[in-house]
Amino acid sequence: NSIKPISLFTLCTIVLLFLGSCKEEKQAPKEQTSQKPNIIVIYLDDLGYGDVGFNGSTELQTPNMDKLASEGLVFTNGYASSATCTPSRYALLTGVYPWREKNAKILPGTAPLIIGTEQMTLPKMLKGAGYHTGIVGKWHLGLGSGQVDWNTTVSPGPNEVGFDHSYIMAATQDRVPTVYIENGTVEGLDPNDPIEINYAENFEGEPTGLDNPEELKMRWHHGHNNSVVNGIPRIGFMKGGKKAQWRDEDMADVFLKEAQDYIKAQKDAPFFLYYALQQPHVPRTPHERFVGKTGLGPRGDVIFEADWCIGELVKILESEGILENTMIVFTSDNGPVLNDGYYDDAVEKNGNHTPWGPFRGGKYSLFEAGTHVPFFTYWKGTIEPGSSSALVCQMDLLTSLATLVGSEVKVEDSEDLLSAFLGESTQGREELVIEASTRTALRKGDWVMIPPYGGQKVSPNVQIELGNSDEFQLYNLKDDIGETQNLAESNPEKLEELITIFERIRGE
Ligand code: NG6
Ligand code: CA
Repeated sequence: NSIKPISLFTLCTIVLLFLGSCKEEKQAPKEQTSQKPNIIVIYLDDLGYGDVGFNGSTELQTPNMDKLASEGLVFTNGYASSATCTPSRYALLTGVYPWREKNAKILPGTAPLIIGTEQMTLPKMLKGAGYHTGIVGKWHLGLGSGQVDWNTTVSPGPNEVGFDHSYIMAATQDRVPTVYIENGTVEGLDPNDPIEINYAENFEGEPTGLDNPEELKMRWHHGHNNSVVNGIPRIGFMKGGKKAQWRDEDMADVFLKEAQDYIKAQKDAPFFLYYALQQPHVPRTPHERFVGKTGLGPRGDVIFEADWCIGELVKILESEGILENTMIVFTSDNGPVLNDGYYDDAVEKNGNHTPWGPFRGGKYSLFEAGTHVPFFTYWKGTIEPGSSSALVCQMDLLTSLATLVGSEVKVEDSEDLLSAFLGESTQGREELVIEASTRTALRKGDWVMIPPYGGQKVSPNVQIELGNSDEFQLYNLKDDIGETQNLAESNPEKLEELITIFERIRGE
């Protein structure tokens, strides 16, 4: 008689415990289980914080970027490591502060590879976690290990630092060689017309921007007066390779198609695609169908073109049925510039547009607009739409994505901010050293400290304030987003605090 109630109680307990454990299993926090979505980093070149609708641009329309951003998590404190291309890309791919690597500065097209083949990289880490890895677009991290022969396999390059597949331009659109390189081989090269490249002197009889203005369809303003390819004067001298040379107006379509083909080919495995668009870097050469679409001249038109490309990329993810299983990170390598060396109406037609957003400076600058860039993450069904003020840097993606995919890899400068990137936390970095042409400054909380630097205050060519001053500069972005009030003198303690942290990180 007395046994019955006990067994009923025991039964209930067992049932409750069982139900409880089921519930627990379902609610297991995300970070305990690694996930392997496809990952795409969409990386623009010189796109400013204020160039996109999702950061408030009204003069320039970016509907596809805006749609993705509105369904993703927009970072209002997202940074490139640097105010120029090569160092930012170095930090993105290696997770290491670029000022630790003396060669991480704007490279000529003939520079050797600056990432060590033994070094950890974002694609290498993902490869180790079972990903197929590809890059399409701008490289600009050097190729080869000395003098490159463009007529044989160009190596080491992206394929030797973690990419299974690469389809790239070597440096920038304004630098020779003006050819596409697929897995180390120049595409479409006629062996009877070999490529020669020289950054010091011209090849006899070849036209240059300096001597042959009659050959130009785009005039140079500063620099950019060496070899003429497609009527555009470039940086560096090039001879031969005529059949392999790109047509600038087709570049967006060519890179897009390569990116789409890569996605289609790899859709069954988890893949990582680094889609490094060339827009809106100079020379700005929208395809004919985009010319005049924005009223802002070629600079606006190529941003509109890039926006279209992103829409098309998303369509492929949708039609292949993998959009929900793909995490996208969208950002830019550095801030905006209007006149970057060609007469292309960027200044004249800019009107009321503010590529730099609310910030001071631009490309090349230690002021905010140099490094404070458009940034969002997107992962349908996993990342809740919204915005985040967490302080994040592209350099953090390596360690953060390692955590996502269950990799043990950790690189010291690259912080694990996965929770912030997924919108599960608002906690970003405490501080970040930003860089502009080898000069560095510190952001900590809402504060920015810029040490004294000699040199011009405003670059006379590009007309951008570089951040140089004889004095320490201290700004509070919370009250003064445009960095107009130097608080260094009135806040000596804050200044001291930031200098101490800055020197500790820099190892000084
Ligand atoms: C500068 C170029 C500029 C651009 C930049 C690299 C001159 C005068 N200016 O040296 O046009 O190519 O390098 O830009 O040559 S970046 O976005 O790749 O860093
Ligand atoms: Ca750039």
